[in-house]
Amino acid sequence: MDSQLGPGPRRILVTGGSGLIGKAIEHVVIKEGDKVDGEEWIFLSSKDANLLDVVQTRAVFEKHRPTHVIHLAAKVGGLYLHMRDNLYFLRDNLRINDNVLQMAHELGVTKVVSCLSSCIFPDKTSYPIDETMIHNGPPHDSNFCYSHAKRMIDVQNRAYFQQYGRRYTAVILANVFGPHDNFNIENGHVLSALINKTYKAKKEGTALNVWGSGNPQRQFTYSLDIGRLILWALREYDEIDPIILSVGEQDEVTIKEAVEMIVESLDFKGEILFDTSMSDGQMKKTASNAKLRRYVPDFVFTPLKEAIQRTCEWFVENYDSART
Ligand code: NAP
Ligand code: GFB
Repeated sequence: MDSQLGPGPRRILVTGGSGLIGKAIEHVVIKEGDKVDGEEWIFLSSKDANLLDVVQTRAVFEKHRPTHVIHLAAKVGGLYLHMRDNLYFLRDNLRINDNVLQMAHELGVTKVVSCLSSCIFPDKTSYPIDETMIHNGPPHDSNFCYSHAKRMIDVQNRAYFQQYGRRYTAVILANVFGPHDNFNIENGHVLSALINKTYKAKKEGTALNVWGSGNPQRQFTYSLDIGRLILWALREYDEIDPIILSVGEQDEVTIKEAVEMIVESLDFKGEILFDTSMSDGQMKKTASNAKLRRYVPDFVFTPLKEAIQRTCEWFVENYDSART
């Protein structure tokens, strides 16, 4: 891939490098060898620096002196963790993002790519949602704190450009899953939590308990595809305005359809229950990837069934070390 990263050595610091998407980027760079000459990659976890702490944030930036930053670190979780802990999704993410963006600015980082989420869009809206609609109305109640913190990254990016000419931008992701996800049943996102639940139900000979009606729709996107697209954004995407990196509207499925794919991948033959006393969250947040398609018309997303199959295989093979 040609690069617009500019001349000279490039030290690319990935905050949140130990998480789902950080590990996917590491895989693409190291295992798939998608590395441009002169690039040095640094993948951080919270053990390297607690980015809630401005002193630790400064120390880790001064240690590595990055020229480019992929900013992934965040307080992250599925619907039910958001509903239990909304306030800290706001407070923690505001602090982490402010520390990282301001430190990047103070140390002269050329480019930052941060991550937004399709759940931050207005709840009452027309579909499909696109990049111009982020601030058009209140987000869904279930994760309003995370959504407001994420929206502020877009505001910060515009302000760093207006005031200092900094080219800091953001990508907007839909529901991402894959190897190294958080498979915790209480706190994880839907696919990873359900893969773990199905695995356990099969082992214990119990029913699979799906939370909610199964009717909400989601655009599930494989983490390895997101890893490849974030590298493209770092090297090629030159706008301050954000861009949606997701499978298209036609690939949206219901939770029920996703459950069927997990059950098939793990060969689960038991009973499947839908607990409608649990919240469905947002019924849909259908996002358009038309802008992405204008830039990379030929990018091929991994089909959902194949991506779920690969994630289930990874989970079974790595059960003892996976985040459960
Ligand atoms: P993840 O698997 O939960 O990983 C989170 C990462 O952030 C980990 O590396 C974690 O480090 C780090 N982190 C958390 N708190 C930190 C702190 N105080 N200081 C330093 N590092 C900290 O999350 P992910 O799914 O890869 O998400 C990456 C980004 O994509 C996030 O900004 C998220 O909001 C965004 N996003 C994700 C999805 C999705 O479906 N997964 C969808 C839309 C947007 P440790 O490993 O050391 O804890
Ligand atoms: O991935 P998820 O937790 O969050 O998915 P969101 C929630 C949907 O999956 C709801 C259903 O419709 C749930 O009823 N579901 C069924 C389950 N069974 C389960 C289960 O066992 N666990 C979970 N978690 N859900 C997220 C935001 O919203 O969107 C994230 O909360 C992120 O932070 C992501 O931004 C993109 O898709 O509702």
